[in-house]
Amino acid sequence: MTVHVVATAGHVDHGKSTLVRALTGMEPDRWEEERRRGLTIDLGYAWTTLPSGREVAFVDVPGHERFLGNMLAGLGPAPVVCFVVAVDEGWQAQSSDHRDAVAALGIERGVVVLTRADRAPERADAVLAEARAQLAATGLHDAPAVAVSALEGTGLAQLRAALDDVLARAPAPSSERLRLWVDRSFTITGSGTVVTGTLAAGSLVQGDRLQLLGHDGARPVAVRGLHSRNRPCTSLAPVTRVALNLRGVSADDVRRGDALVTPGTWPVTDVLDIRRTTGTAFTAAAVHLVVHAGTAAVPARLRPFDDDHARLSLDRPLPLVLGDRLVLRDPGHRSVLGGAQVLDADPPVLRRRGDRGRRADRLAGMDTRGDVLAEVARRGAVQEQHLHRLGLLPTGDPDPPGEVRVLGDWWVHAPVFDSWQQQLRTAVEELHARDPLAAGLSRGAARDLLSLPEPKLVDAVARAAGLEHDGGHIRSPHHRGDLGPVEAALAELEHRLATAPFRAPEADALTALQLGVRELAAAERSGRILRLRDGVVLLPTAPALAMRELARLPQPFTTSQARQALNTTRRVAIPLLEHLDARGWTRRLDAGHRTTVR
Ligand SMILES: Nc1nc2c(ncn2[C@@H]2O[C@H](COP(=O)(O)OP(=O)(O)OP(=O)(O)O)[C@@H](O)[C@H]2O)c(=O)[nH]1
Ligand SMILES: [Mg+2]
Repeated sequence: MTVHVVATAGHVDHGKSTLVRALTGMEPDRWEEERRRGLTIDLGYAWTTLPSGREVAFVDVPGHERFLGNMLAGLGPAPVVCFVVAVDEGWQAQSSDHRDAVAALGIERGVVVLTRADRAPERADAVLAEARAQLAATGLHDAPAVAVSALEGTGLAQLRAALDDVLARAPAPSSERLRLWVDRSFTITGSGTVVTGTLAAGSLVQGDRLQLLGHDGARPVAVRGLHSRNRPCTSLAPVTRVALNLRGVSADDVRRGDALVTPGTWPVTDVLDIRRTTGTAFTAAAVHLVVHAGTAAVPARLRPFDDDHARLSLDRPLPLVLGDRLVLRDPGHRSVLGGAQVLDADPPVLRRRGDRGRRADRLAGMDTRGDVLAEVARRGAVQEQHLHRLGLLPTGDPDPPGEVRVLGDWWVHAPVFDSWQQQLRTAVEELHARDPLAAGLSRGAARDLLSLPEPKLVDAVARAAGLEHDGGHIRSPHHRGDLGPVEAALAELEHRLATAPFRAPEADALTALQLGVRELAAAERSGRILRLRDGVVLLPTAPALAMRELARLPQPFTTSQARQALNTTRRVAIPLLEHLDARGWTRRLDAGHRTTVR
Protein backbone atom coordinates (compact mmCIF):
# COMPACT_ATOMS: atom_id res chain seq x y z
CA MET A 1 0.00 0.00 0.00
CA THR A 2 1.20 3.47 -0.83
CA VAL A 3 1.93 5.85 1.98
CA HIS A 4 2.37 9.31 0.54
CA VAL A 5 5.28 11.19 2.02
CA VAL A 6 4.92 14.89 2.74
CA ALA A 7 7.71 17.03 4.16
CA THR A 8 7.15 20.26 6.05
CA ALA A 9 9.01 23.45 5.20
CA GLY A 10 9.02 26.96 6.59
CA HIS A 11 10.73 29.46 8.88
CA VAL A 12 11.75 28.53 12.43
CA ASP A 13 8.88 28.57 14.93
CA HIS A 14 6.18 29.03 12.30
CA GLY A 15 4.26 26.03 13.61
CA LYS A 16 5.39 23.09 11.43
CA SER A 17 5.68 20.58 14.26
CA THR A 18 2.49 21.82 15.93
CA LEU A 19 0.69 21.34 12.64
CA VAL A 20 1.99 17.78 12.19
CA ARG A 21 0.98 17.02 15.78
CA ALA A 22 -2.52 18.37 15.15
CA LEU A 23 -2.93 16.37 11.93
CA THR A 24 -1.56 13.06 13.20
CA GLY A 25 -1.85 13.04 16.98
CA MET A 26 1.81 11.95 17.00
CA GLU A 27 4.85 13.76 18.37
CA PRO A 28 7.32 14.68 15.62
CA ASP A 29 9.89 16.17 18.00
CA ARG A 30 11.48 12.92 19.08
CA TRP A 31 14.18 14.31 21.33
CA GLU A 32 13.74 15.55 24.88
CA GLU A 33 15.96 18.52 24.01
CA GLU A 34 13.67 19.51 21.16
CA ARG A 35 10.60 19.43 23.37
CA ARG A 36 12.36 21.33 26.16
CA ARG A 37 13.58 24.05 23.79
CA GLY A 38 10.42 24.08 21.66
CA LEU A 39 12.69 23.79 18.65
CA THR A 40 13.03 21.07 16.06
CA ILE A 41 16.65 20.02 15.56
CA ASP A 42 16.39 16.83 13.55
CA LEU A 43 13.82 15.20 11.32
CA GLY A 44 10.57 14.00 12.88
CA TYR A 45 8.20 11.35 11.60
CA ALA A 46 4.41 10.98 12.04
CA TRP A 47 1.54 9.59 10.02
CA THR A 48 -2.20 9.57 9.62
CA THR A 49 -5.06 8.55 7.35
CA LEU A 50 -6.79 11.24 5.29
CA PRO A 51 -10.61 11.36 4.85
CA SER A 52 -10.33 9.49 1.53
CA GLY A 53 -8.54 6.63 3.27
CA ARG A 54 -5.26 7.75 1.71
CA GLU A 55 -2.30 7.16 4.01
CA VAL A 56 0.16 9.95 4.54
CA ALA A 57 3.45 10.13 6.44
CA PHE A 58 5.00 13.46 7.39
CA VAL A 59 8.69 14.19 7.58
CA ASP A 60 8.90 17.24 9.83
CA VAL A 61 11.96 19.38 9.24
CA PRO A 62 13.68 21.98 11.43
CA GLY A 63 13.32 25.63 10.45
CA HIS A 64 16.37 26.99 12.23
CA GLU A 65 19.15 27.96 9.84
CA ARG A 66 21.71 25.99 11.84
CA PHE A 67 19.95 22.80 10.88
CA LEU A 68 19.63 23.51 7.17
CA GLY A 69 21.46 20.26 6.41
CA ASN A 70 18.87 18.24 8.34
CA MET A 71 16.10 20.13 6.59
CA LEU A 72 17.56 19.22 3.18
CA ALA A 73 17.86 15.54 4.18
CA GLY A 74 14.13 15.57 4.94
CA LEU A 75 13.05 17.51 1.90
CA GLY A 76 15.47 15.80 -0.53
CA PRO A 77 13.65 12.50 -1.09
CA ALA A 78 10.10 13.86 -0.42
CA PRO A 79 7.92 14.48 -3.46
CA VAL A 80 5.33 16.70 -1.71
CA VAL A 81 5.64 19.59 0.74
CA CYS A 82 3.50 21.49 3.28
CA PHE A 83 4.98 24.95 3.00
CA VAL A 84 4.25 26.75 6.26
CA VAL A 85 4.11 30.53 6.80
CA ALA A 86 2.87 31.96 10.11
CA VAL A 87 0.33 34.72 9.50
CA ASP A 88 1.43 36.74 12.51
CA GLU A 89 5.05 36.90 11.29
CA GLY A 90 4.70 36.58 7.55
CA TRP A 91 7.48 35.63 5.17
CA GLN A 92 10.91 35.38 6.91
CA ALA A 93 14.54 34.54 6.12
CA GLN A 94 14.24 30.75 6.35
CA SER A 95 11.00 30.92 4.36
CA SER A 96 13.29 32.08 1.56
CA ASP A 97 15.87 29.34 2.22
CA HIS A 98 13.21 26.69 2.16
CA ARG A 99 11.69 28.19 -0.97
CA ASP A 100 15.14 27.97 -2.60
CA ALA A 101 15.42 24.34 -1.53
CA VAL A 102 11.97 23.54 -2.95
CA ALA A 103 12.97 25.22 -6.21
CA ALA A 104 16.37 23.47 -6.33
CA LEU A 105 14.82 20.07 -5.70
CA GLY A 106 12.21 20.68 -8.38
CA ILE A 107 9.35 19.86 -5.98
CA GLU A 108 6.10 20.53 -7.81
CA ARG A 109 3.42 19.41 -5.40
CA GLY A 110 2.26 20.75 -2.08
CA VAL A 111 0.00 22.96 -0.03
CA VAL A 112 0.76 26.44 1.29
CA VAL A 113 -0.31 26.44 4.93
CA LEU A 114 -0.88 29.76 6.71
CA THR A 115 -0.34 28.76 10.32
CA ARG A 116 -1.08 30.46 13.64
CA ALA A 117 -4.09 32.00 11.91
CA ASP A 118 -5.75 32.67 15.30
CA ARG A 119 -2.99 35.16 16.18
CA ALA A 120 -3.65 37.58 13.31
CA PRO A 121 -6.63 36.46 11.22
CA GLU A 122 -6.81 39.85 9.52
CA ARG A 123 -3.33 39.38 8.02
CA ALA A 124 -4.04 36.04 6.32
CA ASP A 125 -4.76 37.55 2.89
CA ALA A 126 -1.71 39.80 2.86
CA VAL A 127 0.60 36.97 4.01
CA LEU A 128 -0.83 34.68 1.35
CA ALA A 129 -0.23 37.31 -1.31
CA GLU A 130 3.35 37.67 -0.14
CA ALA A 131 3.86 33.87 -0.07
CA ARG A 132 2.40 33.57 -3.58
CA ALA A 133 4.80 36.20 -4.86
CA GLN A 134 7.75 34.50 -3.19
CA LEU A 135 6.82 31.06 -4.50
CA ALA A 136 5.96 32.25 -8.01
CA ALA A 137 9.13 30.86 -9.54
CA THR A 138 8.85 27.47 -7.83
CA GLY A 139 6.81 24.36 -8.49
CA LEU A 140 4.42 25.56 -5.75
CA HIS A 141 3.29 28.65 -7.72
CA ASP A 142 -0.27 27.34 -8.04
CA ALA A 143 -0.41 25.15 -4.93
CA PRO A 144 -3.66 25.30 -2.94
CA ALA A 145 -3.48 27.44 0.21
CA VAL A 146 -5.23 26.92 3.55
CA ALA A 147 -5.25 29.05 6.71
CA VAL A 148 -5.02 26.95 9.86
CA SER A 149 -4.99 27.36 13.60
CA ALA A 150 -3.54 24.21 15.09
CA LEU A 151 -4.40 25.60 18.52
CA GLU A 152 -8.11 26.04 17.79
CA GLY A 153 -8.39 23.33 15.16
CA THR A 154 -9.74 25.65 12.49
CA GLY A 155 -8.81 24.93 8.88
CA LEU A 156 -7.51 21.42 9.61
CA ALA A 157 -10.40 19.73 7.77
CA GLN A 158 -9.79 21.96 4.73
CA LEU A 159 -6.07 21.18 4.90
CA ARG A 160 -6.74 17.43 4.97
CA ALA A 161 -9.03 17.80 1.95
CA ALA A 162 -6.46 19.92 0.10
CA LEU A 163 -3.73 17.35 0.80
CA ASP A 164 -6.01 14.57 -0.38
CA ASP A 165 -6.58 16.47 -3.58
CA VAL A 166 -2.88 17.12 -4.22
CA LEU A 167 -1.90 13.51 -3.47
CA ALA A 168 -4.65 12.18 -5.73
CA ARG A 169 -2.89 13.86 -8.63
CA ALA A 170 0.64 12.70 -7.73
CA PRO A 171 2.19 10.71 -10.58
CA ALA A 172 2.95 7.02 -10.03
CA PRO A 173 6.51 6.62 -8.82
CA SER A 174 8.99 4.32 -10.52
CA SER A 175 9.11 0.90 -8.93
CA GLU A 176 11.97 -0.35 -11.04
CA ARG A 177 15.29 -0.03 -9.36
CA LEU A 178 15.65 0.61 -5.70
CA ARG A 179 17.40 3.60 -4.25
CA LEU A 180 16.64 4.31 -0.63
CA TRP A 181 18.42 7.24 0.98
CA VAL A 182 18.94 6.45 4.65
CA ASP A 183 17.86 9.15 7.09
CA ARG A 184 18.30 7.29 10.38
CA SER A 185 19.91 4.16 11.74
CA PHE A 186 19.61 2.67 15.19
CA THR A 187 19.66 -0.63 17.05
CA ILE A 188 16.62 -2.38 18.45
CA THR A 189 17.38 -4.96 21.13
CA GLY A 190 16.55 -8.37 19.75
CA SER A 191 16.30 -7.21 16.13
CA GLY A 192 19.61 -5.50 15.47
CA THR A 193 20.24 -2.76 12.93
CA VAL A 194 17.27 -0.74 11.70
CA VAL A 195 17.48 2.00 9.07
CA THR A 196 14.68 4.28 7.93
CA GLY A 197 14.05 6.36 4.86
CA THR A 198 11.60 7.61 2.28
CA LEU A 199 11.21 4.95 -0.37
CA ALA A 200 10.90 7.09 -3.50
CA ALA A 201 11.95 4.58 -6.19
CA GLY A 202 11.96 0.80 -6.29
CA SER A 203 10.22 -1.88 -4.28
CA LEU A 204 11.35 -3.87 -1.27
CA VAL A 205 10.66 -7.47 -0.33
CA GLN A 206 11.65 -9.22 2.86
CA GLY A 207 14.80 -11.22 2.18
CA ASP A 208 16.08 -8.80 -0.52
CA ARG A 209 19.82 -8.64 -0.94
CA LEU A 210 20.92 -5.05 -1.36
CA GLN A 211 24.05 -3.02 -1.61
CA LEU A 212 24.72 -0.46 1.06
CA LEU A 213 26.63 2.46 -0.43
CA GLY A 214 28.12 3.82 2.74
CA HIS A 215 30.50 6.55 3.78
CA ASP A 216 33.41 4.13 3.51
CA GLY A 217 32.50 2.02 0.51
CA ALA A 218 29.93 -0.54 -0.53
CA ARG A 219 28.90 -3.69 1.28
CA PRO A 220 26.21 -6.31 0.78
CA VAL A 221 23.31 -6.41 3.22
CA ALA A 222 20.12 -8.46 3.48
CA VAL A 223 16.66 -7.26 4.49
CA ARG A 224 15.55 -9.30 7.49
CA GLY A 225 12.35 -7.45 8.09
CA LEU A 226 10.30 -4.50 6.85
CA HIS A 227 8.10 -2.03 8.66
CA SER A 228 6.01 0.87 7.51
CA ARG A 229 4.34 3.09 10.06
CA ASN A 230 5.44 0.70 12.86
CA ARG A 231 3.65 -2.22 11.25
CA PRO A 232 5.48 -5.25 9.82
CA CYS A 233 5.08 -5.93 6.08
CA THR A 234 6.49 -8.48 3.68
CA SER A 235 6.85 -6.07 0.75
CA LEU A 236 6.67 -2.34 0.12
CA ALA A 237 6.23 -0.21 -2.99
CA PRO A 238 7.05 3.47 -3.43
CA VAL A 239 6.29 6.06 -2.26
CA THR A 240 6.33 5.18 1.39
CA ARG A 241 8.20 5.58 4.63
CA VAL A 242 10.09 2.42 5.48
CA ALA A 243 12.07 0.93 8.35
CA LEU A 244 14.34 -1.97 7.41
CA ASN A 245 15.88 -4.47 9.74
CA LEU A 246 19.25 -5.24 8.11
CA ARG A 247 21.56 -8.20 8.37
CA GLY A 248 25.24 -7.77 7.59
CA VAL A 249 25.90 -4.36 9.10
CA SER A 250 25.95 -2.72 12.52
CA ALA A 251 23.97 0.45 13.18
CA ASP A 252 27.21 2.40 13.67
CA ASP A 253 28.27 1.58 10.12
CA VAL A 254 25.16 3.07 8.51
CA ARG A 255 24.55 6.79 8.52
CA ARG A 256 22.26 9.40 7.11
CA GLY A 257 23.36 9.98 3.53
CA ASP A 258 24.13 6.33 2.85
CA ALA A 259 21.95 4.65 0.27
CA LEU A 260 20.56 1.17 -0.20
CA VAL A 261 20.35 0.11 -3.83
CA THR A 262 19.62 -2.91 -5.98
CA PRO A 263 23.16 -4.22 -6.60
CA GLY A 264 24.74 -3.10 -9.84
CA THR A 265 21.84 -1.04 -11.11
CA TRP A 266 22.97 2.51 -10.30
CA PRO A 267 26.05 4.34 -11.46
CA VAL A 268 28.09 5.17 -8.38
CA THR A 269 30.06 8.22 -9.26
CA ASP A 270 32.15 11.01 -7.81
CA VAL A 271 32.36 13.06 -11.01
CA LEU A 272 29.27 14.62 -12.54
CA ASP A 273 28.47 17.13 -15.22
CA ILE A 274 25.55 19.27 -14.11
CA ARG A 275 23.22 22.04 -15.25
CA ARG A 276 22.16 24.90 -13.02
CA THR A 277 18.41 25.01 -12.50
CA THR A 278 18.12 27.77 -9.89
CA GLY A 279 20.27 30.21 -7.95
CA THR A 280 23.71 31.73 -8.40
CA ALA A 281 25.51 31.42 -11.75
CA PHE A 282 28.27 28.80 -11.55
CA THR A 283 30.91 31.28 -12.65
CA ALA A 284 30.07 33.42 -9.61
CA ALA A 285 29.82 30.52 -7.16
CA ALA A 286 32.42 29.29 -4.68
CA VAL A 287 34.70 26.46 -5.78
CA HIS A 288 34.27 24.41 -2.62
CA LEU A 289 30.66 23.54 -2.00
CA VAL A 290 28.48 21.10 -0.17
CA VAL A 291 26.22 19.08 -2.44
CA HIS A 292 22.96 17.68 -1.07
CA ALA A 293 21.42 14.74 -2.90
CA GLY A 294 18.78 12.58 -1.31
CA THR A 295 19.75 12.55 2.37
CA ALA A 296 23.45 12.90 1.57
CA ALA A 297 25.57 15.99 2.08
CA VAL A 298 28.98 15.73 0.45
CA PRO A 299 31.76 18.30 0.09
CA ALA A 300 32.49 18.92 -3.57
CA ARG A 301 34.54 21.00 -5.97
CA LEU A 302 32.80 22.98 -8.67
CA ARG A 303 34.55 23.74 -11.97
CA PRO A 304 32.30 25.84 -14.18
CA PHE A 305 32.19 25.46 -17.94
CA ASP A 306 29.91 28.50 -18.10
CA ASP A 307 27.19 30.14 -16.00
CA ASP A 308 24.89 27.14 -16.29
CA HIS A 309 27.14 24.10 -16.70
CA ALA A 310 29.87 22.71 -14.52
CA ARG A 311 31.81 19.65 -13.54
CA LEU A 312 31.35 18.56 -9.96
CA SER A 313 33.89 16.38 -8.15
CA LEU A 314 32.43 14.82 -5.02
CA ASP A 315 34.46 13.86 -1.96
CA ARG A 316 32.77 10.48 -1.98
CA PRO A 317 30.86 8.64 -4.69
CA LEU A 318 27.04 8.66 -4.70
CA PRO A 319 24.44 6.70 -6.66
CA LEU A 320 23.32 9.47 -9.01
CA VAL A 321 21.78 9.39 -12.41
CA LEU A 322 20.71 11.60 -15.31
CA GLY A 323 18.07 14.09 -14.19
CA ASP A 324 18.71 13.80 -10.44
CA ARG A 325 18.30 17.03 -8.48
CA LEU A 326 21.07 18.44 -6.37
CA VAL A 327 21.04 21.30 -3.89
CA LEU A 328 24.28 23.29 -3.77
CA ARG A 329 25.29 25.06 -0.61
CA ASP A 330 28.24 27.29 0.14
CA PRO A 331 29.62 26.02 3.46
CA GLY A 332 30.59 29.60 4.35
CA HIS A 333 26.95 30.66 4.17
CA ARG A 334 23.97 29.03 5.73
CA SER A 335 21.69 29.58 2.79
CA VAL A 336 21.10 27.60 -0.37
CA LEU A 337 23.27 28.63 -3.30
CA GLY A 338 21.10 27.01 -5.92
CA GLY A 339 19.95 23.87 -7.59
CA ALA A 340 21.31 21.70 -10.34
CA GLN A 341 20.40 18.65 -12.35
CA VAL A 342 22.70 15.80 -13.32
CA LEU A 343 23.37 15.76 -17.07
CA ASP A 344 26.02 13.07 -17.09
CA ALA A 345 26.90 10.65 -14.31
CA ASP A 346 29.81 9.24 -16.31
CA PRO A 347 31.42 12.23 -18.02
CA PRO A 348 34.50 12.00 -20.23
CA VAL A 349 37.94 12.85 -18.92
CA LEU A 350 39.04 16.23 -20.31
CA ARG A 351 42.68 16.06 -21.22
CA ARG A 352 43.45 17.96 -24.34
CA ARG A 353 43.30 21.63 -25.10
CA GLY A 354 39.88 22.49 -26.39
CA ASP A 355 38.21 19.58 -24.59
CA ARG A 356 36.56 21.89 -22.08
CA GLY A 357 35.11 24.15 -24.75
CA ARG A 358 33.75 21.23 -26.71
CA ARG A 359 32.30 19.74 -23.56
CA ALA A 360 30.61 23.03 -22.67
CA ASP A 361 28.98 23.16 -26.11
CA ARG A 362 27.87 19.58 -25.82
CA LEU A 363 26.37 20.10 -22.35
CA ALA A 364 24.53 23.21 -23.49
CA GLY A 365 22.83 21.14 -26.19
CA MET A 366 21.89 18.27 -23.89
CA ASP A 367 18.52 17.69 -22.33
CA THR A 368 17.82 15.93 -19.09
CA ARG A 369 15.99 13.09 -20.75
CA GLY A 370 19.31 12.08 -22.25
CA ASP A 371 20.38 11.35 -25.80
CA VAL A 372 21.34 7.74 -26.13
CA LEU A 373 22.75 8.05 -29.64
CA ALA A 374 25.04 10.89 -28.61
CA GLU A 375 26.22 8.87 -25.63
CA VAL A 376 26.94 5.80 -27.74
CA ALA A 377 28.72 8.03 -30.28
CA ARG A 378 30.88 9.60 -27.59
CA ARG A 379 31.93 6.25 -26.16
CA GLY A 380 32.16 4.35 -29.46
CA ALA A 381 31.00 1.20 -27.68
CA VAL A 382 29.08 0.84 -24.44
CA GLN A 383 27.26 -1.98 -22.71
CA GLU A 384 23.48 -1.82 -22.80
CA GLN A 385 23.39 -2.39 -19.07
CA HIS A 386 25.53 0.70 -18.52
CA LEU A 387 23.13 2.80 -20.60
CA HIS A 388 20.32 1.49 -18.39
CA ARG A 389 22.30 2.34 -15.27
CA LEU A 390 22.87 5.87 -16.51
CA GLY A 391 19.13 6.30 -17.02
CA LEU A 392 19.53 6.65 -20.80
CA LEU A 393 17.25 3.79 -21.76
CA PRO A 394 13.63 3.17 -20.93
CA THR A 395 12.85 -0.19 -19.37
CA GLY A 396 12.02 -3.25 -21.38
CA ASP A 397 13.76 -4.00 -24.64
CA PRO A 398 14.45 -0.64 -26.19
CA ASP A 399 15.07 -0.40 -29.92
CA PRO A 400 18.49 1.05 -30.63
CA PRO A 401 18.69 4.09 -32.91
CA GLY A 402 19.49 3.32 -36.56
CA GLU A 403 23.11 4.38 -36.19
CA VAL A 404 23.80 1.88 -33.46
CA ARG A 405 24.95 -1.70 -34.08
CA VAL A 406 24.07 -4.18 -31.36
CA LEU A 407 26.74 -6.84 -30.77
CA GLY A 408 25.55 -9.08 -27.95
CA ASP A 409 25.21 -6.80 -24.97
CA TRP A 410 27.30 -4.03 -26.57
CA TRP A 411 25.95 -1.00 -28.41
CA VAL A 412 28.43 0.27 -30.97
CA HIS A 413 28.20 3.48 -32.97
CA ALA A 414 27.92 2.51 -36.65
CA PRO A 415 30.80 4.69 -37.94
CA VAL A 416 33.04 3.28 -35.22
CA PHE A 417 32.03 -0.25 -36.13
CA ASP A 418 32.73 0.44 -39.80
CA SER A 419 36.14 1.84 -39.03
CA TRP A 420 36.98 -1.18 -36.83
CA GLN A 421 36.17 -3.48 -39.76
CA GLN A 422 38.25 -1.41 -42.13
CA GLN A 423 41.23 -1.28 -39.79
CA LEU A 424 41.06 -5.01 -39.17
CA ARG A 425 40.85 -5.85 -42.88
CA THR A 426 43.82 -3.63 -43.64
CA ALA A 427 45.90 -5.10 -40.82
CA VAL A 428 45.13 -8.68 -41.86
CA GLU A 429 45.92 -8.01 -45.51
CA GLU A 430 49.17 -6.26 -44.63
CA LEU A 431 50.14 -9.23 -42.51
CA HIS A 432 49.44 -11.71 -45.29
CA ALA A 433 51.48 -9.63 -47.72
CA ARG A 434 54.37 -9.29 -45.28
CA ASP A 435 54.36 -12.89 -44.12
CA PRO A 436 52.42 -15.26 -46.37
CA LEU A 437 53.05 -18.15 -43.99
CA ALA A 438 51.58 -16.38 -40.95
CA ALA A 439 48.52 -18.01 -39.41
CA GLY A 440 46.78 -14.62 -39.36
CA LEU A 441 46.42 -11.79 -36.87
CA SER A 442 46.04 -13.09 -33.31
CA ARG A 443 42.82 -12.12 -31.53
CA GLY A 444 44.85 -10.36 -28.85
CA ALA A 445 46.66 -8.27 -31.46
CA ALA A 446 43.32 -7.43 -33.12
CA ARG A 447 41.83 -6.37 -29.80
CA ASP A 448 44.82 -4.13 -29.07
CA LEU A 449 44.81 -2.68 -32.56
CA LEU A 450 41.18 -1.58 -32.27
CA SER A 451 41.33 -0.83 -28.52
CA LEU A 452 38.27 -2.98 -28.06
CA PRO A 453 36.78 -2.88 -24.58
CA GLU A 454 36.12 -6.62 -24.62
CA PRO A 455 37.76 -9.60 -26.37
CA LYS A 456 34.37 -10.98 -27.45
CA LEU A 457 33.94 -8.05 -29.82
CA VAL A 458 36.88 -9.21 -31.96
CA ASP A 459 34.82 -12.06 -33.41
CA ALA A 460 31.88 -9.82 -34.25
CA VAL A 461 34.12 -7.31 -36.02
CA ALA A 462 35.97 -10.06 -37.92
CA ARG A 463 32.69 -11.65 -39.00
CA ALA A 464 31.25 -8.35 -40.18
CA ALA A 465 34.51 -7.58 -42.01
CA GLY A 466 34.20 -10.86 -43.93
CA LEU A 467 37.33 -12.28 -42.32
CA GLU A 468 37.84 -15.85 -41.17
CA HIS A 469 38.52 -16.45 -37.51
CA ASP A 470 39.27 -19.73 -35.84
CA GLY A 471 42.04 -21.16 -33.76
CA GLY A 472 42.68 -17.75 -32.21
CA HIS A 473 43.68 -16.11 -35.53
CA ILE A 474 41.97 -13.85 -38.00
CA ARG A 475 42.81 -14.13 -41.67
CA SER A 476 41.52 -13.21 -45.06
CA PRO A 477 39.45 -15.79 -46.94
CA HIS A 478 41.21 -14.54 -50.09
CA HIS A 479 44.57 -15.57 -48.73
CA ARG A 480 44.68 -18.84 -50.66
CA GLY A 481 46.98 -20.30 -53.28
CA ASP A 482 50.10 -18.21 -53.34
CA LEU A 483 52.34 -19.05 -50.43
CA GLY A 484 55.20 -16.86 -51.59
CA PRO A 485 58.65 -18.33 -50.96
CA VAL A 486 57.44 -21.93 -50.50
CA GLU A 487 55.27 -21.94 -53.58
CA ALA A 488 57.84 -23.79 -55.76
CA ALA A 489 58.44 -26.52 -53.16
CA LEU A 490 54.70 -26.94 -52.70
CA ALA A 491 54.14 -27.25 -56.41
CA GLU A 492 56.78 -29.99 -56.53
CA LEU A 493 55.06 -31.80 -53.65
CA GLU A 494 51.69 -31.53 -55.36
CA HIS A 495 53.21 -32.88 -58.55
CA ARG A 496 54.64 -35.95 -56.78
CA LEU A 497 51.40 -36.69 -54.94
CA ALA A 498 49.33 -36.27 -58.08
CA THR A 499 51.12 -39.25 -59.62
CA ALA A 500 51.29 -41.38 -56.43
CA PRO A 501 48.58 -40.02 -54.14
CA PHE A 502 49.35 -42.27 -51.13
CA ARG A 503 53.12 -42.11 -51.28
CA ALA A 504 53.52 -39.50 -48.59
CA PRO A 505 57.02 -38.00 -48.67
CA GLU A 506 59.42 -39.11 -45.96
CA ALA A 507 60.68 -36.55 -43.44
CA ASP A 508 64.01 -36.08 -45.21
CA ALA A 509 62.24 -35.49 -48.53
CA LEU A 510 60.22 -32.69 -46.90
CA THR A 511 63.38 -31.27 -45.39
CA ALA A 512 65.04 -31.34 -48.80
CA LEU A 513 62.10 -29.33 -50.13
CA GLN A 514 62.52 -26.93 -47.18
CA LEU A 515 58.98 -27.60 -46.04
CA GLY A 516 59.14 -27.33 -42.26
CA VAL A 517 56.32 -27.29 -39.71
CA ARG A 518 55.49 -23.62 -40.29
CA GLU A 519 55.38 -23.97 -44.07
CA LEU A 520 53.26 -27.12 -43.93
CA ALA A 521 50.85 -25.48 -41.45
CA ALA A 522 50.43 -22.53 -43.81
CA ALA A 523 49.88 -24.86 -46.75
CA GLU A 524 47.28 -26.77 -44.79
CA ARG A 525 45.49 -23.57 -43.73
CA SER A 526 45.19 -22.50 -47.30
CA GLY A 527 43.75 -25.90 -48.23
CA ARG A 528 46.71 -27.10 -50.27
CA ILE A 529 47.60 -30.22 -48.27
CA LEU A 530 46.22 -32.56 -45.66
CA ARG A 531 48.35 -33.37 -42.65
CA LEU A 532 47.77 -36.62 -40.78
CA ARG A 533 49.48 -37.84 -37.65
CA ASP A 534 53.12 -38.94 -37.62
CA GLY A 535 54.12 -36.36 -40.24
CA VAL A 536 52.07 -37.90 -43.04
CA VAL A 537 51.40 -35.31 -45.73
CA LEU A 538 48.88 -35.97 -48.52
CA LEU A 539 46.71 -33.93 -50.85
CA PRO A 540 43.27 -32.91 -49.60
CA THR A 541 41.79 -35.19 -52.26
CA ALA A 542 43.51 -38.31 -50.80
CA PRO A 543 40.67 -39.46 -48.50
CA ALA A 544 38.09 -39.46 -51.33
CA LEU A 545 40.49 -41.28 -53.65
CA ALA A 546 41.18 -43.83 -50.92
CA MET A 547 37.47 -44.47 -50.44
CA ARG A 548 37.09 -45.31 -54.11
CA GLU A 549 39.71 -48.05 -53.77
CA LEU A 550 38.48 -49.36 -50.42
CA ALA A 551 34.87 -49.67 -51.62
CA ARG A 552 36.02 -52.20 -54.18
CA LEU A 553 37.45 -54.52 -51.53
CA PRO A 554 35.47 -57.42 -50.03
CA GLN A 555 33.92 -56.13 -46.80
CA PRO A 556 35.17 -56.19 -44.12
CA PHE A 557 38.77 -55.70 -45.16
CA THR A 558 42.06 -55.91 -43.23
CA THR A 559 44.67 -53.18 -42.82
CA SER A 560 46.99 -55.18 -44.99
CA GLN A 561 44.39 -55.44 -47.80
CA ALA A 562 43.85 -51.70 -47.61
CA ARG A 563 47.59 -51.00 -47.72
CA GLN A 564 47.94 -53.11 -50.85
CA ALA A 565 44.88 -51.61 -52.53
CA LEU A 566 46.26 -48.12 -51.92
CA ASN A 567 49.75 -49.15 -52.99
CA THR A 568 51.35 -47.65 -49.91
CA THR A 569 53.13 -48.42 -46.65
CA ARG A 570 51.84 -49.04 -43.10
CA ARG A 571 53.32 -45.64 -42.15
CA VAL A 572 50.70 -43.98 -44.36
CA ALA A 573 47.90 -46.56 -44.34
CA ILE A 574 47.27 -46.52 -40.59
CA PRO A 575 46.96 -42.73 -40.10
CA LEU A 576 44.87 -42.53 -43.26
CA LEU A 577 42.45 -45.27 -42.12
CA GLU A 578 42.15 -43.56 -38.72
CA HIS A 579 41.38 -40.30 -40.51
CA LEU A 580 38.64 -42.07 -42.51
CA ASP A 581 37.28 -43.60 -39.26
CA ALA A 582 37.16 -40.13 -37.71
CA ARG A 583 35.26 -38.78 -40.70
CA GLY A 584 32.80 -41.65 -40.38
CA TRP A 585 33.64 -42.93 -43.87
CA THR A 586 35.00 -46.23 -42.55
CA ARG A 587 34.16 -48.13 -39.39
CA ARG A 588 36.60 -50.18 -37.38
CA LEU A 589 35.09 -53.53 -36.39
CA ASP A 590 38.00 -55.02 -34.38
CA ALA A 591 41.79 -54.80 -34.19
CA GLY A 592 42.23 -56.11 -37.72
CA HIS A 593 39.03 -55.28 -39.67
CA ARG A 594 37.12 -52.34 -41.10
CA THR A 595 34.23 -51.76 -43.46
CA THR A 596 33.34 -48.76 -45.55
CA VAL A 597 30.22 -46.87 -44.47
CA ARG A 598 27.54 -45.84 -46.98
N1 LIG B 1 -1.48 30.56 18.69
C1 LIG B 1 -0.95 29.62 17.98
N2 LIG B 1 0.29 29.23 18.24
C2 LIG B 1 0.84 28.23 17.49
C3 LIG B 1 0.12 27.63 16.44
N3 LIG B 1 0.95 26.71 15.84
C4 LIG B 1 2.12 26.76 16.52
N4 LIG B 1 2.04 27.69 17.51
C5 LIG B 1 3.12 28.02 18.43
O1 LIG B 1 4.27 28.43 17.73
C6 LIG B 1 5.46 27.99 18.37
C7 LIG B 1 6.33 27.23 17.42
O2 LIG B 1 5.67 26.09 16.99
P1 LIG B 1 6.42 24.86 16.42
O3 LIG B 1 5.40 23.93 15.92
O4 LIG B 1 7.45 24.32 17.34
O5 LIG B 1 7.18 25.55 15.22
P2 LIG B 1 8.14 24.86 14.18
O6 LIG B 1 7.86 25.47 12.88
O7 LIG B 1 8.01 23.40 14.27
O8 LIG B 1 9.55 25.30 14.69
P3 LIG B 1 10.97 24.69 14.27
O9 LIG B 1 10.74 23.24 14.08
O10 LIG B 1 11.92 24.98 15.34
O11 LIG B 1 11.33 25.35 13.00
C8 LIG B 1 4.99 27.15 19.56
O12 LIG B 1 5.04 27.92 20.71
C9 LIG B 1 3.58 26.79 19.19
O13 LIG B 1 2.77 26.59 20.32
C10 LIG B 1 -1.22 28.07 16.21
O14 LIG B 1 -1.90 27.61 15.29
N5 LIG B 1 -1.70 29.05 17.00
MG1 LIG C 1 9.38 22.01 14.51
